[in-house]
Amino acid sequence: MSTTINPAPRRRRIALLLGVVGAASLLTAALPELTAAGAAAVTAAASPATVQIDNFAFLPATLTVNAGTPVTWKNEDDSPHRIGDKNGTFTSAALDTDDTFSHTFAAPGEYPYICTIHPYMVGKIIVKPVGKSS
Ligand SMILES: [Cu+2]
Repeated sequence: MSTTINPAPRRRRIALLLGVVGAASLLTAALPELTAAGAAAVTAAASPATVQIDNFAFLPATLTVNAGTPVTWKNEDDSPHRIGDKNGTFTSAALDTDDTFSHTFAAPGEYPYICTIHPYMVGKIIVKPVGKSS
């Protein structure tokens, strides 16, 4: 009696794995239709609002987000960078390697920014009004 191992938990785990795979397949199947429905809207909603800093450049240089979206900059460069909005709306501390800075853009508009340490590094955040998908 005590030597019998109940195989039920193992079976349940396999079923769970199959369920996850099934859900992933469904998502993958649905994606092309979403992209066809409106590439701009899907990009704004689905892509993480992250700007990488690497090799003395912002990637992507221009990022479009919906109003209310927090944007995170991550310094993946070997040297420090400091993000500053040209209009003085937001300014980060000097970001060392792997440091991040986040700013939530509540108001629609265009926000050009630079690295205040290396002013030739330029980027722009375009904030779209929520609810205007077209
Ligand atoms: Cu810099």
